[in-house]
Amino acid sequence: MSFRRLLVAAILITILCALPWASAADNADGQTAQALRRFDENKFGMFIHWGLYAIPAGEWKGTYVRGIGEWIMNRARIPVKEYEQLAKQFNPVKFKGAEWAQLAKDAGMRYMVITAKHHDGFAMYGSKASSYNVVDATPYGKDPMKELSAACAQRGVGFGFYYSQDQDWHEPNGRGNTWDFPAERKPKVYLENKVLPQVKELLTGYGTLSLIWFDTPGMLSEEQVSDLRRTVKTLQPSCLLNSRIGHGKGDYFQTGDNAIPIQLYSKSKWEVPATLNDTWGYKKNDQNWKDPADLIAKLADIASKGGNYLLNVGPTAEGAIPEAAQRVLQTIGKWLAVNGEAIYGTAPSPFYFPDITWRCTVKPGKVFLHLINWPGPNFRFEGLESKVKRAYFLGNGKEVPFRQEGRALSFTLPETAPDAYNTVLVVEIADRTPRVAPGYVHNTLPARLDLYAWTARLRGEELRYDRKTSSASNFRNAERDRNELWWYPYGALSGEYNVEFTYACDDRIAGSRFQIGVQKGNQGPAHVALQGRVEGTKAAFVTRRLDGTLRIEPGDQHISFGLPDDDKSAGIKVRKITLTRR
Ligand code: H79
Repeated sequence: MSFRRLLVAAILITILCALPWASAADNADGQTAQALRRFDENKFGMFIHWGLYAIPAGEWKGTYVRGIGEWIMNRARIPVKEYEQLAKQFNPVKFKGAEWAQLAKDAGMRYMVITAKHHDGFAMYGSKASSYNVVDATPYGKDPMKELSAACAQRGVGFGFYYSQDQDWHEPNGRGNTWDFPAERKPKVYLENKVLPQVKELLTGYGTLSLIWFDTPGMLSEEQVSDLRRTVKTLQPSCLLNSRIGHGKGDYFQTGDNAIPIQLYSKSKWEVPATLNDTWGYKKNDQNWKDPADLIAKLADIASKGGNYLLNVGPTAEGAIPEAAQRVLQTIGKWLAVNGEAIYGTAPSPFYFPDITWRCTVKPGKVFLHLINWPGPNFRFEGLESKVKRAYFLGNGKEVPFRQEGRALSFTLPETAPDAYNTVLVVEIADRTPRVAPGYVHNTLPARLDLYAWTARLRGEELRYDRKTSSASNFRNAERDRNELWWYPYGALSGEYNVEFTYACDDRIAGSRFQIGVQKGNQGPAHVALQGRVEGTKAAFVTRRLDGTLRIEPGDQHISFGLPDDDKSAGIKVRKITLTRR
């Protein structure tokens, strides 16, 4: 063979060897990218927390257990031997996969994520890897996930599993159960004997999975998480992984539970997991159902900021989704049936949000203004430079009169909102994508910015939000959980600020204290940044400048409003804090 032929042969062999490998890798990445696009378009999903914890339903041995229901084993320090006994009572005779899938469909939810195994370690599907599962350990003896995954597939609802990969309170080598298993963990043993085999079962027994939703990373090493990721992607390359797999190995980002970024967040695709009341797993006495108007506004808020909304229901041990939850979801579904065009498949807002009057989503040639708090008959919208051709309500098709002068648009609206929940105003523009005036672009926040109670996470099961006064109340501290407002800047707010506070209260609590804190980084206790005392306001809302400076760094996790431990000012009503950059 001549040298030339040898060279050609060598090159050919190199190409041939490289090709299949390259195309397989491209294929996996390509499938992930395509799945992410579909995930982004879907916007709204149903989360389901269902497990043995639905039996005690928030009460252990006659005593109420505070906090999220699926944590009862941990909070009440229930020994494995005792908690395991619950399986013998688990018999969800009312469960019908078709009804749950249909409810998701009716609610306008385009994917579903259900707990295959939560932190308690109990598999809610038929597992060969552990007999601690719904088929082998309960009188029910069937696999509800077979029925549910099929019912979702039939209706075109995406299907995925929640799987607690790091905490497992049933296993000596899983993380979290320190009351039964004080000895050191061998994560490898747990990973290889339970996690990897179970994840394989989930990927091979339930059709195409849209995603696997891991939670609370901590113990597994980067290499172990890589193994976990590879296990998933080898079996189903299009199955998405959330960021809570740990070590930055997810396909999309999760905010904290019930945490919505204060402004547009565009670093990557993200999703907010959220509760419909104050728990994930069913708790019999939690009737604090969120108002559908609020949830619809939150859906618009999240879509406007670039996220997905994964909204949870906690079915009972009998296998029924609480009726109150069903009613709320049906109401959202009715709104989406009319207004879905302004949610599904939209791009986020090119504008920043100066207040809580409107939110914004975009499609080619169209700007959707979601009027989540009715502005009254004269609505002025600033910052759009594209020529407006036409404006109308999405719900009833009625034309809306407007004037456009420079960067200001003035709309003439009815006195009251045409839609009781969220009226969508469609603004047709001459450009394919809106041109935005400098100073209004989402990533150039103004020097003065309001943080409304409405954009905060209400942290604590006693807190309440009132839409009429746009304020949160009932801040009294409770054992281990503090009732606080938490705002999540996600990097958007670094700087030093003067702070104003807008609130109302009765004169009788005048002089009592409150505090504003910053969670430095994302671990450890919040650092108290500012303290203040309330004046009596005769129940009217007032705005007061606070002494001191609030310093926010790029990695800080949240800003909080709450009361010191000894405080009496629980009756305060909080509308917003205003930050002015120094
Ligand atoms: O599955 C849901 C929660 O169970 C899970 N994530 C969502 C989607 C979650 N795991 N950990 N956390 C949430 C953080 C939990 C913190 C708390 Fe507690 C549990 C606060 C109150 C109960 C642990 C026990 C910390 C304080 C007491």
